[in-house]
Formats: sequence, structure tokens, C-alpha cells
Amino acid sequence: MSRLIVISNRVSRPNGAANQGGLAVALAQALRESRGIWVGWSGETTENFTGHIGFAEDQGVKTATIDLEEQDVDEYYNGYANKTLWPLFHFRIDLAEYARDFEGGYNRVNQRFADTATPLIEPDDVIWVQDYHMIPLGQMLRDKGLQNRMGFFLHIPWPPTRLLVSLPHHTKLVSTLFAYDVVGFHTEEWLESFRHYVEREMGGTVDGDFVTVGDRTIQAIACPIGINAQEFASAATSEAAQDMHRKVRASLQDRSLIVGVDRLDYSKGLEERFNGYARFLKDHPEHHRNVVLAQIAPPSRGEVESYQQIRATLDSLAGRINGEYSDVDWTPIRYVNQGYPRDKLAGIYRSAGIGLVTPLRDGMNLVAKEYVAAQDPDDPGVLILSRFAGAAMQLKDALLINPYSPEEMSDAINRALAMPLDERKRRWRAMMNSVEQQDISWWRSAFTDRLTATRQEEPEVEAE
Ligand code: GDG
Repeated sequence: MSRLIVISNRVSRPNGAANQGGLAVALAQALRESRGIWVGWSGETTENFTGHIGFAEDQGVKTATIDLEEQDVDEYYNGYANKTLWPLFHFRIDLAEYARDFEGGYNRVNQRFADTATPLIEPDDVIWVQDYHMIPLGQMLRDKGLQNRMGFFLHIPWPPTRLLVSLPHHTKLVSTLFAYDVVGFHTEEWLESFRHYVEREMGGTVDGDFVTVGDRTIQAIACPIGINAQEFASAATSEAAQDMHRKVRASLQDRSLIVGVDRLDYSKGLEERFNGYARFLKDHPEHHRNVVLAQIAPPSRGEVESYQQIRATLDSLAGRINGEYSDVDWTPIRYVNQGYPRDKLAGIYRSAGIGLVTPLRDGMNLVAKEYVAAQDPDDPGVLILSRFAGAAMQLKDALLINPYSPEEMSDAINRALAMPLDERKRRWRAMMNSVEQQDISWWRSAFTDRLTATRQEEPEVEAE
């Protein structure tokens, strides 16, 4: 078995923060099994970059991290990654900032990761680079002479060509993807957009999974990420979850709970969600006092202005809706800016008769899958899901809605509240089957098996 080297912006340690996700767990398992290394930013800053690598081993997972300079964090992480690529790739060119410093910082930091990782890599290692922070890394590793099998996975959408061309030097960035052997996306839609770009803007050709530009052929595949469904289902019946469930139910006094859980991010459609819910309250006075929307939204990327703005917008919108509809003994929205440990979160999902997931664009959206996995099979809740989440391709038995339409959201909430038990069970079973079958281990193996097989399929031909 080849060693796996995972390179991502941040490294999650197995027993790290309570809110660590399934991705960290899945990758940790693969790293442990292959005695691999996880390389990334420590999350710390240093005055002058030294290239010093911090090594650690935690529950069998080896990590190698570097500290970055403040300027690196500003230009690479807050800058090019989160002010340029994130909004653009989520179809928000209105929010995307194109600054030369950002691009310079992004390339500088990627080079730092390449310099850090190269001496750690052995010839037979399989390298798996994660996400939009690290697109050019593979090319930089090739430039250092590495011939390893190398894969890249994009966790966010791939934007339509017409939007992507607004990025200065877009072809330069995209061409670096051809240094990898396998490039993965969550859905056919994102894959299709990638192929379209390559054909239109780079004169490339597509033959099944094989995409060629010049003399480089890579495999581009759709490989939807999943969750650890079994673990999440058990978390939902754990002591901590049951305790949370009792607490929540007691506070509701027989009211129905609608739950939303999202990083506080403009791509998650939170403003639209609040407006859709307000529309529901307006359309259905008969439901007043019978429902509560609990929106859990831990703040993220607080140094980026667009995130400060969405936070201010939501603060005032929640206040306005509550001001308009609350009574002395009922508040329609509970808007919470703190995060919860995973088992408690699972208990909150299970307490809610409706999961409301309304991103305007989302690579996948794991919350939708977690909500499904946490339900009581004998009395499952209803998932209302934006058709613009990658998860909508798999969870077709959710109530799929257009999040830009407050009327559709209002109708879906009304329908979910009235849905008979047998329909809820039927829809839930179908969704749970999908969540269980294409779970996080499936995703990891589907990608790494493809990557490992690349060199067997196409043996390297020695030059004469
Ligand atoms: C990116 C892509 C893609 C949230 N609040 C709490 C908490 N969370 C956890 C959720 C979930 C995770 O954070 C969020 O995952 P999402 O998939 O919903 O969204 P992004 O963070 O934007 O992730 C996305 C994903 O990468 C994977 O490829 O699906 O499309 O944007 O796991 O549970 N966890 C805890 N407490 C909280 O309060 N413990």
C-alpha cells in the first residue's frame, strides 16, 4: 500500500476541535492506515517565514505544519482564496476582488507548501491536494521534479466559463490543474463546467473521463463527498444528543422546530432563508406560535468584509422578523452564533421536524446529509433543500426548492409541516440509502482508487 500524503490549507488533528468534520476523520483514517502525512498551515503566524516544519503525531496520524506570515494570511487566505476565488466560484463576481497582491501571495504561499512538502515525499507516495487554496501546488511539485501520482479535489463549485473568464490570468491558473493525474469535483454539473472551460478557453479535448490539453491528459471525475452516516446516526442517539433533544423539546412546548446549521457565509442563503421564513409567517398566520426556526450560524472568515456585512444583515433581519411576529411567550427565530460539539448538534437535528438548507450555491453541503442521518427512522423529519446545492443531485427525495423564491420556501415549509408519516418515512428511507451508500469512506476510496490506478492504466513509456 502506497503512503498517502494529504496537503490542505489546514490540518485537522484527530482529537482536535470538537467541531471537526467527517472529512478530517476520513482522511485521518486513510493516513493512519497508510502511515501517511498530512501537510498544511498550522493556523499560526510568525514574523518571518523560516520554513520550519512542526511535526506531530496524534492517534497514529502524522502531521507536518508550517507557520505563515501575517502578510501571507492576508494575501493568500483572506485575499486570493476567500476574497477572489471563493466568491467567484460561488457565482458572486459582484463580491470578487482582483488584486495583484492577492495573486502574488497565493503563489508565494503555494510555493512555500511545495518547498515544505517536497523533502517529505518518497517516490511511491500518492499525493492528494485539497481544495481551492492549493490549485497550483501540483504544478509546483512537478517543477521540483516529483513524478508521483497526484490528485486534486475541489470542494466548492466550478463556475460557468462566462464567470471564470472574469478572473485575471484564469488560463494560467486552470492550466496548473493539468499537473495532476486525477481532478475531482462533487457533481456532474461542476465537472461539466470544467470541461466546457477547457474546451472553450484552452482548446482542450474531452474523451469520457480523460481531458487533454497539449500533451497532458488527466482524468476529471465527479465524486460526491459523503458523511460518516453510521457514526452520525449513533451520535444522534448518544447521551449528549438525547440530553440536547430533551432540552430543546422542553423549551419548545410542543412547537415544531425548523433547523438551519451553516457557517456564517453569504453562499449559504441565510438572508433568503430568513426572508422565506418571514414569508411563511405572513402567508400562514394559523401557524404562528406553532413553529420556531433555530438557525445555528457560527461566524467564519470574520476578517473579510463581505462576511462582516452578511453578519450585520442577518443580525438586523432576525431582529426585524422577531420584532414583527414575536409575542411575550413566543420568538419565531432563535438565531445562534455559536457552534456545538457534533453529538449535541446531532441531537438538535433529531429534534427538528424540518431541516432547512438553502444555499445559493454549494459544492455539496454536508449539513443536508447529516440532518438525514440524524433522524429517528420511526418518525423522521423533512429535508427542504436548495436545488443549487451539490447534495440535491443525490437527495432527490428532499423537498427541492429555489432559495431565491420566498414563496417556494413558504409553500415547502407549509407542506413539510403537514406531511403524513408514511410519506416522510418513504422520502427519508430513499435519502438515507443514498447517504449510507455513498458515505465518506466510499468517497475517499473512489478517489484514491482511481488515483492509485492511474499509473497501472497508463504505464510510463521511457523515452528512446
Ligand atoms: C465545504 C463546501 C462541501 C457547522 N456548524 C457546526 C458544525 N458545522 C459543520 C457541519 C458540517 C460542516 O460544518 C459544514 O459543511 P458544509 O458541507 O455544509 O459546508 P462548508 O463548510 O462550506 O464546506 C461544501 C464541504 O466543503 C465538503 O466538501 O460540502 O459544499 O462549501 O459538517 O456539521 N459542526 C459542529 N458544530 C457547529 O455548530 N460540530
